[in-house]
Amino acid sequence: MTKLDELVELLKKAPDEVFIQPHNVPDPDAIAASFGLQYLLKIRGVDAQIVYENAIEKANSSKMLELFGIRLSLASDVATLGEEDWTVLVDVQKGNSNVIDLVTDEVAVIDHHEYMGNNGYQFEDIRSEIGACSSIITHYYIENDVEIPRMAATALLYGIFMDTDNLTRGVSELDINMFYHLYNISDISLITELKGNQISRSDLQDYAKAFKTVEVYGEIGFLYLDNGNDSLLGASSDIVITIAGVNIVVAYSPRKEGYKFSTRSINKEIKANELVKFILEGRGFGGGHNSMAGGFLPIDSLESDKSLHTFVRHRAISYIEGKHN
Ligand SMILES: [Mn+2]
Repeated sequence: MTKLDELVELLKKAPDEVFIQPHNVPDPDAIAASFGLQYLLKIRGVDAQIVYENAIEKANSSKMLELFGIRLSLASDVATLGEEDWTVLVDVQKGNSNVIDLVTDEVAVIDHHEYMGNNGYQFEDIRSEIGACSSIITHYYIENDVEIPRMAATALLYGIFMDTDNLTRGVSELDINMFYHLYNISDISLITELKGNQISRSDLQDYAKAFKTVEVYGEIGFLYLDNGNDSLLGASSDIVITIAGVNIVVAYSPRKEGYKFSTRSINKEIKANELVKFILEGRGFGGGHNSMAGGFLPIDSLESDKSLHTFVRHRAISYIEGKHN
């Protein structure tokens, strides 16, 4: 019995509708994995709508929906969504700060982030060593001998491209094998088109403003993004890490209730997830992968007499100095 068999067997028992929910502000990997799973479930007799929260912020994510004909519904727009419905979480786990807790029962999860414990799931497939959730879904096709439709294959390929930063970040053997498999059946011209739609003109203004705040101390770069956009925060960290001499990035951005954090590391001794946890220890929460991670600092946990920027720099630098001693 494959993982997909198990999942289908479970979902067939759903008392009402079945939904697939990626994390809020879905990125290409979350969108592709949800889309790929939706097709697999459909051919196994389970109809599932993809629901999400928050607007699609990045140009390439919305272009994906258009190019591949992917339908995503805002959870708040789905009138039939209720307590008797079941949800499969994709590319996220229950309790994470970047996923809205819907009234539905989250019975299943497929994810590649750090394991957060079984939060009442009846099915779980969480593999934190995998670079993209799209690779896990691609493997479901192969394991079950299901032919991957060209559009789904192309979306999944793009998901792997984006989450592994073109196969240079957190890549596992499965990612490489799935990439190779998808490459042969994908429409590469669509990937090229997505490349040409990575950011919008307004993103460029926000980037320009954020890059002016960059400060580098030794191998660590800090960035402050004065704009409420989650995907830009991650994307700007990815750019700061490419600065020569910078191996670690701490980026943060204000939200209504606090500050969002994004960390990156290409220094093997400094893990992005441990760094963000250290910075936020006792005040907020963080987690993620060794090379990329994120977190949240609630506004009321900040001492009013201390500047946020000083606090962040102090904690990050102490962590790195502690590692070197
Ligand atoms: Mn992902």
